[in-house]
Amino acid sequence: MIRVSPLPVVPGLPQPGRTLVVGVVNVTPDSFSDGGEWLEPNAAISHGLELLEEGADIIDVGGESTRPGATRPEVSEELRRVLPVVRELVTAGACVSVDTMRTAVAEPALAAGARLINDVSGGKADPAMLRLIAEAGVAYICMHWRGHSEDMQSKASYADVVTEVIAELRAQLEETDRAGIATDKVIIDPGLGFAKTGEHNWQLLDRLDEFDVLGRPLLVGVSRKTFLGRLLADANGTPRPPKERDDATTALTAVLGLRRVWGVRVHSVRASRDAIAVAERLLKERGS
Ligand code: PMM
Repeated sequence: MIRVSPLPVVPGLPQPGRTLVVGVVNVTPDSFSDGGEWLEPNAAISHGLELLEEGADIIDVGGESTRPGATRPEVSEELRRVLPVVRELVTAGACVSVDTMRTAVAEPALAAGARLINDVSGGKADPAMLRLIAEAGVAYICMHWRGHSEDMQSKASYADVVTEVIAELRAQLEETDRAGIATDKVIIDPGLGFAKTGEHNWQLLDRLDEFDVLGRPLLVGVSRKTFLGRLLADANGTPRPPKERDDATTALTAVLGLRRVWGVRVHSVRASRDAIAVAERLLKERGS
């Protein structure tokens, strides 16, 4: 049975009347699925423009890989990777998000026209982040997070992952409120794969409705993640490589579209738009 829920609206961001598609541009040498492909600013800019053509509502530009075990780049290097890409995509008319945990990157990116900060640490990595977001008055993605990528998988231990992630996100939201960030500008994200095993990810996806209790728009990032590689492993148990996980990503996007999450963060934009179009058409039937 499909439950048709209303779509939340975030002021200052696109409102297409369906689940938003956030296209990923990783300007990194070491992201798990596309590391090194868009490291040169010009390659990253053309890739961002391509994703816009494919129908991305927001382009999420990141200069720090968060794959398990990754070490952090210097701030100067993160800036070098991200800023030229943000500038060009803003000039091209894109709604740009910046995937960063650092105010030293977020602040100049906002000055360059970014409209959304995607902080995978949900304010825990940089104590000045929430104040900056409140002062700038921009939208903010607050992801569930237990620590930096270097050793996050050692923190993937829960009695009940869904209730614990919700409780920890609630505590993070108390901090965004305390900092003075407008309630309707904070998007939450369960942080699939961040201090979570594949089992945890599936449980979170199965029980996503429980996040409604927090009363915030929900963004979900499943694209090409390891748990899909394991699901699609070959007969020898070798996981499917990241680039060959897009069909499974699209299948999950259709499910997320039916649940009417606020947004999905994906590498393959056209396929996700198609999946959401299918979900919306079915929902229309249900509503009529
Ligand atoms: N996943 C990755 C990076 N950034 N941001 C949010 N809000 N949610 C996610 O699930 C998320 C993220 C890791 O994937 P990538 O290396 O392919 O970008």
